[in-house]
Formats: sequence, structure tokens, C-alpha cells
Amino acid sequence: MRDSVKAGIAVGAAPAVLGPLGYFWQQSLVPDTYDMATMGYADFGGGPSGGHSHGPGGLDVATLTGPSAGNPEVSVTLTVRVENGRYTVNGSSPGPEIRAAKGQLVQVTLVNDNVGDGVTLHWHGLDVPNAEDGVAGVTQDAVGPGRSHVYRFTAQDAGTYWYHSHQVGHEQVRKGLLGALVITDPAARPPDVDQVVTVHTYDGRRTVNGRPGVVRLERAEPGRTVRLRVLNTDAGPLRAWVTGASYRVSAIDGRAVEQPPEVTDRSVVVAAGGRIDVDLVVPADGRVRLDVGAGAALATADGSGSGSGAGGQGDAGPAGGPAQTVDLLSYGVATGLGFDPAKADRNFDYRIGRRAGFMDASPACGGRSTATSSPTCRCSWCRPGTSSGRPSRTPAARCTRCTCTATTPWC
Ligand SMILES: [Cu+2]
Repeated sequence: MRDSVKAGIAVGAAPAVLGPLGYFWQQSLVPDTYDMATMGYADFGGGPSGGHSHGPGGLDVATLTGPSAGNPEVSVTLTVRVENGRYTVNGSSPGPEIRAAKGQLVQVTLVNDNVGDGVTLHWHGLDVPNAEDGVAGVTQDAVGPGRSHVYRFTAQDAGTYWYHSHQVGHEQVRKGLLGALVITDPAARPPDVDQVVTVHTYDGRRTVNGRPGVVRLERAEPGRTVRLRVLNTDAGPLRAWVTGASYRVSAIDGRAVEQPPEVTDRSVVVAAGGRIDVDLVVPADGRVRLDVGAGAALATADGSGSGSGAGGQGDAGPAGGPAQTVDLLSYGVATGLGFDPAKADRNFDYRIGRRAGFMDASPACGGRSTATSSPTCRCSWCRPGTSSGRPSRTPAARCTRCTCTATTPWC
């Protein structure tokens, strides 16, 4: 082939390659300001919109607050600071534990001392009115340095929860802007010892309640009932296990387990952000220990041992604890849902994947989420020609021609 022909092909092919790249690059740019409420589109799952509107004239989320009147039964001020790359709440991390009884009005005043990016408080796992939910950019603006914000909500559901910032969370939460939130049930008989076990990894070091190694479990004399509220504030799952006693998982993520059976020599997995309530009775020799991996543990004075576990067996098992885990899907007794999942009024079909692309002009491996519910059928991030489908109501409402299955192999 003559050189001039090759050059001609190259000149012709370049726009075909660079054109689409330029388009996707340009599309990825994040504008200086944007309104999250107007992003994307409303998916009603095949049901009526019910007057739900994101446009002008809709309901302002800032009006959906908790009770504005009444004296709070629990009132806390939390002052947040950043220092040497660490975040503290009232001078420590984790921050102060907040405890309230079910039904009480809780008021938390968040004060941002010096965090330049701004902060919020989100009540992880807890149902609160939308404006109290603490999601910066969605339910409220971030609270800037020198400013404060008051949260008020009624503690509805007993259980183990936590609070953390929802502004620049990948940094603020990882570096300590968090604390435990416990809602107790006045109608239930409390355990003799009710202990929060907040697990967090600072700079690669796993800690229990902010301290590495074995932390002392106080007041746990033989025969006493103990509830250990294990709270995983890291971004990955952890395994917890008890040495020296059998235990029951009495609650998962703030929801009580019905008739939890006794467990021995098994680990329990605590999901990222998840909570597991472990109930046990301190054995006659007083030696009991809860491990959460990486050498971090909580133990009675007699149970701390020298890395040898507790309970007289002389060993905490393999370094990572018992290999067998509690199957939480089949643990306890299932209770009625109160509805039939097969008879849903609305159907949503979300598919999440990854592909190569640009994020704000930088190459990235992005998420691809497609909602394909009927009758509005849309697949975002799909190949041209596959993004519109014919809605079909059988067997389930889904867009039969939305084929967003192709993935980029190296992504
Ligand atoms: Cu959270």
C-alpha cells in the first residue's frame, strides 16, 4: 500500500476514535453547582407517581424535620475538630456514646470547630425524618467551620446504631468522625452489663473503642448477663468470636433476632457499617473474651490472657478465630413480614456493573446502574440501540430488550 493511502486511512480513522472519546470526556465534566434533586429521573416502578415531584414547587426536604417543640429528654452537644489528619468529636474518637430510651426526644447540636470541608451527622440505621438524616447535599447543606446545626428526632426503634459524618465520608469517617448511638427498650429486661464495642481501624490499626490490643470488660463477674454491641465502623466486613462462653446473636443491625439459638465455636460476620449484638453469661471462672480480629479484643480481667484466649481452653482457636461462621440467613426463627413479597405493587430492576470511562475528565472505572422498570424503560450507560426496551408485564415488569450485559473485560 502506498504511504499516501496509509496516511489517508489514519487521518480518516483519527476522528472516529477521538470523536467519541472527546464526547465522553466532555460528558463526564462535573459542573460547579448542581441540584441533586434534579439529577437522573424518577422511577415509579410501574405505579402512579402520587404527585411526587422534584421540580420547582415541590416539597422542600428541609421542612421534613423532627418535633420542633418540646424539651428533649436527651440533649447532647458534639463539637467536631480536625487535627493532624484525625477527626475528633468532643476531643476523642470514637465520639461520646449517645444513649436514649425508645420514645425519647433526642436533640444533638453539632458544632463544627475547624473542619474546612464542612460536616454533618448521619444516624446510621436509624429511621428519622428526612431533614434530620444528615446527608450533605441531599437532606441538608454541610455545616461549615464555626457553624452549628441542631438535629431533633424521636428515638423510635430500640437497637444499636451509630453516627458519622456524611460529608467527605470516605475521609471523615475513616479518620474518626463517628460514635455509637444506642436506643434501649424500657419494656425489655436490661442485661447486667451493656457494653458498646466500637471497632474502627485507624492508620491500619484495628481498635476497640479507640484502643488497640485487649480492652478490659468491666463489671463482668461470673453469672452476670452481658450484651456486647459490636459495631463495625470500617469499610469492610469483620469477624467476631467469643472464647470462654457460648453466646447468642440477639440483634442484627438494630433488629432483634427471634429465639436466637446458642452458638459455640463459631465466628459471626459483622458487615461494613453493621451491628451485631452478642449476648452471653459470664462463666464461673470469670474468663471470657470477644475478639474482633487483628489482635483487637474485649476481655474480662481473667480472660485477657497473653494472646491465649480465655475460658480455660488455652487457645482462642486459629489466628482468625473459628473458621465456621454463624449463618445469619438461617439463624433464629423467621417472623411474618406482614406482606407478600410476590405481590409487589411496584417493581424495580436495578443492575449494577462497571466499565471504563471518564469521571470529571479523568479516566475511571465507573459504575453502571440501570433501572428498567415498567412502563418507563431506560438503561443508562448502555450501548446505543439497547437503551430502549419494550415494557413487558410478564412474568415480572421488566424491559425485555434492555441488554446492558456487555462489560469491558479489563475494567
Ligand atoms: Cu452510615
